Amino acid sequence: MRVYLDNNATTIVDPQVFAEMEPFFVQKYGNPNSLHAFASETHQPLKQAMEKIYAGIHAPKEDSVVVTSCATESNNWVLKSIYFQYILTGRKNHIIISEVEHPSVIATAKFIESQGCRVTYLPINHEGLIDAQTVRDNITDKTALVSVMMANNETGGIFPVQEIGEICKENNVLFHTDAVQAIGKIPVDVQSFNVDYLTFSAHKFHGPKGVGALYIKKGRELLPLLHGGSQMGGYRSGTLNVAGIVGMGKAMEQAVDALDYEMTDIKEMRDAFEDELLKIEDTFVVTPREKRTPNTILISFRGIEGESMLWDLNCAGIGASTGSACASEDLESNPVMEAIGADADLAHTAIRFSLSRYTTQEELDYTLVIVKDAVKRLREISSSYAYAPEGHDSKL
Ligand code: C6P
Repeated sequence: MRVYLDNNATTIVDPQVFAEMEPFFVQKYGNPNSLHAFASETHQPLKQAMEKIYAGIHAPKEDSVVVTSCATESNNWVLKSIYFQYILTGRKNHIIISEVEHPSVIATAKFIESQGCRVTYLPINHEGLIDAQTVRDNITDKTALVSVMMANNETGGIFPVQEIGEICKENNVLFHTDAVQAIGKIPVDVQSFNVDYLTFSAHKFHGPKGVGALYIKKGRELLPLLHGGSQMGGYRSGTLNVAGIVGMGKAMEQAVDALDYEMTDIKEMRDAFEDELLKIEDTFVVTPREKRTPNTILISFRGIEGESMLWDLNCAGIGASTGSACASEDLESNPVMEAIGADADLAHTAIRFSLSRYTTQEELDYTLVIVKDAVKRLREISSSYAYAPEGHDSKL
């Protein structure tokens, strides 16, 4: 059996999404900016796709949604543009991010820090979440931007963007949120809270890889990251990824349609699976369920290296992760576990299981059997774990 439980890294492209994209490779391959019928036959599909994307995040017509190549580009774009517009010009000197943002935010923040911007890295609390009050405490009259994700990719923890947005508005500070892990899992409505920029990526909600977007509220100008032609209203140059945009539109429409299923049925399956995992001795989940996206579990198995567990799972056909896919090769401990101050013994033992609307009960039942066997085998050969009759009672 093959079981895919790494949906926070990427998702299967929905077959209907794929079917809608297919004509734009070998039949309707015109460049939308050209002046002939090959171009114009892409216009209507592009328009319809963009309408679905706007509708999916409730973006009003007067706001902009600019298609990018991925969320990494969207995140880089916001921070670098803010640097050029506000920091380099001396208008402001400071931005605020959380210490558990995706590397595409943290690395960009570190880059602009190296160019002279002051960066505050907000700590997370014992539940792996941000307290909105810490944003208020750190804003100064020199703060140009707050960038805090909507949902964390490692834990699924949902951050208080509503409150943070309010605080930013009161203080006249721009607010960006990385909503990559939120689309299709929790409602995303740019009109329901104060947000100036919002990032997302199609491959996290059963769309294609290589296409993402940045929502920009009317009046919040950004300098282009990619200069060149006049595509995307001059915001982002480069020939449009027609198939990708059509695919992202369809995927967004389906994500919205499937939201109830994710928030009820998938959550129920996730919770029942988690209940069973937690029956295994010495297992820990940091973020409470009700404060998480419905599909994610980050669980630590004391005494077991995350990579060893992944190996056992992989041998049984199960794909999971120790956390963010782009940090999986460095064998560092899980950054969220580290940020909450978990001891090294635990921080290296986290496994992320992330479900999707394609996950079945049969797959979870099978995974549970494999996990239990793996825990038994790996603890028996673990030098750091001793089975104690009374069990280990210290949690972190
Ligand atoms: N997180 C994970 O395993 P791209 O691939 O550039 O479209 O998305 C980057 C990205 C940005 N923000 C968040 C919150 C993300 O989760 C990701 C991708 C994957 O957690 C791969 S590193």
